[in-house]
Formats: sequence, C-alpha cells, structure tokens
Amino acid sequence: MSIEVLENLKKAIIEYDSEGAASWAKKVVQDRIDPTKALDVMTVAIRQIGDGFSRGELFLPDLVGAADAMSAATPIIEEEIKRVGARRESLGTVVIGTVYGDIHTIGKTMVATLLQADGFVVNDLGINITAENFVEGIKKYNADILAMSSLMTTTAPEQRKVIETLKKESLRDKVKIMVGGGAITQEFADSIGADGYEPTAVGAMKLAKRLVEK
Ligand code: B12
Repeated sequence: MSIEVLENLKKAIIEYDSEGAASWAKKVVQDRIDPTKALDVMTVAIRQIGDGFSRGELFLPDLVGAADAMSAATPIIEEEIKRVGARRESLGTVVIGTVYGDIHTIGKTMVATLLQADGFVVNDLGINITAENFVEGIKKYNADILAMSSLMTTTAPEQRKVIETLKKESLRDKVKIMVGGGAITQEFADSIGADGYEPTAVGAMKLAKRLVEK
C-alpha cells in the first residue's frame, strides 16, 4: 500500500500534476509513511525530468511543470518531517542558502528541513545568496555550520568565492562548511577546502552531526 502511494506521488510529479502531487503527499502523512521516503521518490521523479531536459527530449516548461508539482507536495511532507522530528535541544546553528546566480530551491529547502527536524536551529537565507550575504548571515546568527547548495556547474565556483571571503574576514576557522547540490562532487568539495560534502539530504543531516561533534 505504501509503495502504491509513493509510486502515485512520483507519477504525479512526472505528469506535472500539482493537485495530484499535493493529495498523494497528504496520503503519505495520513498513512504514516516515512516522509523521508517520500522526499526520495520526489527527488528521483524530478531528476528524471532533468535528465530528459539535458538529453533535449524535454524543455523548460517541463522543468517548470515538474518543479510546480514538486513544490505543491514538498511543504506537506516537510511539515510532517518537522512534526515527527520535533525536539527541544539545539545541536547547533546552521546558515544555509543557494549560492549567487542560482535560483534552485527545492534540494536546499529539503536539507534545511531535515536539519531542523534533527535538532539544529536553521537560518535559511534563501536563493541567489552572495558571498557577502553569507558572511553577514554567519555573523548575525553566530553560525556553527555554513551549508551551501549549487545546482549548476556555472554557480559551483561561487562556493569557492564564499570560502575565500570567509578567509579574508578571518571567519573560516569559526564555522564548519558543508556543500552539496547537483553540481557538486566530493572532489570539488575537497578542492575548495570544504569540511564535508554529501549527495543527499539525509546524508547532509548525518554530516552536520559529525561536523558539530568534531
Ligand atoms: C527543478 C529544476 C529547475 C526549476 C527550479 C525550481 C525551484 N524552485 O527550485 C526551474 C524551472 C526554475 C529551473 C531553472 C533553471 N534550470 Co534547472 N533544474 C531543475 C531540475 C530538473 C531539478 C532540480 C531539483 O530540484 N532537484 C531535486 C532536488 C531534491 O535535488 P538537489 O537540488 O540536487 O538536492 C539534493 C542533493 O543535491 C542534496 N543537497 C542539495 N543542496 C545541498 C546542500 C548541502 C550542504 C548538502 C550537504 C546537500 C545538498 O540534497 C538534496 C536532496 O537529496 C534540475 C535537474 C537535476 N538533475 O537536478 C535542473 C538543472 C539543475 N537546471 C538546469 C538549468 C540549465 C536551468 C536553467 C539555466 C534553465 C534555463 N535555460 O533557464 C534555469 C536556471 C536559473 C538560475 N539562474 O538558477 C541544469 C543545470 C546544468 C548545469 N550543469 O549547470 C539542470 C541540471 C538540468 C539539466 N540536466 O540540464 N530548474
């Protein structure tokens, strides 16, 4: 039964059916299906659309349609993740954002939600965040962790720029830096001197815990 619900949720995103995606997301909550499993199938669905786009079989309106369906379902699932994981004690403070030039928000928001559900205080700066704004955010919230997301090869170098700016401000050693997003690899993360990389939101949650324990 839970497999059927998850398959229908995935299908709704692939078919750009926002109403369907929202109602299958509600069914996930109603049937008490693990909400992180729902995030996983939604991610698979939207990546499938992205792959079609990169092969030239699908076009921008297809990306927009799938993103809309995804955006109709994610708040419902994210609310459930927060409810299930609600805790009082803070594990640390995170500043998160998608880098300058990049407006992709879905993966970054998933990471923010899971970190929050796991007990971190999360300050989500949003999308299209400049190096200067990241630095301001880290100072303002006295962050333990900086989390940056980049979905495009053209915006990945912004992560290096942020780290260089932190060095200039003598803040680099005051904060642990984790990076991710579709355009990032372990090799790239190492090359810019990040403290950690993970390819999934669930992995990001485990990584954040490891980083604050160090
Ligand atoms: C949806 C989508 C859009 C939507 C975004 C809607 C929104 N509100 O976010 C819209 C339609 C607006 C869009 C626009 C564009 N897009 Co787009 N988009 C996508 C698509 C299909 C899915 C992205 C997504 O949401 N994935 C699902 C999430 C859950 O995955 P994720 O973000 O990778 O996050 C996961 C992990 O990476 C990780 N993670 C994420 N962040 C972080 C951070 C940390 C710290 C850690 C540890 C982990 C982590 O956890 C998440 C969950 O597991 C991708 C294809 C793809 N394969 O990703 C293309 C894609 C990213 N887009 C692409 C392009 C080219 C564009 C446009 C330039 C298109 C255009 N011609 O206008 C514009 C960019 C505008 C801009 N300046 O940013 C290209 C980028 C190519 C490249 N190599 O650079 C891609 C790869 C498509 C492709 N195959 O060509 N896009």
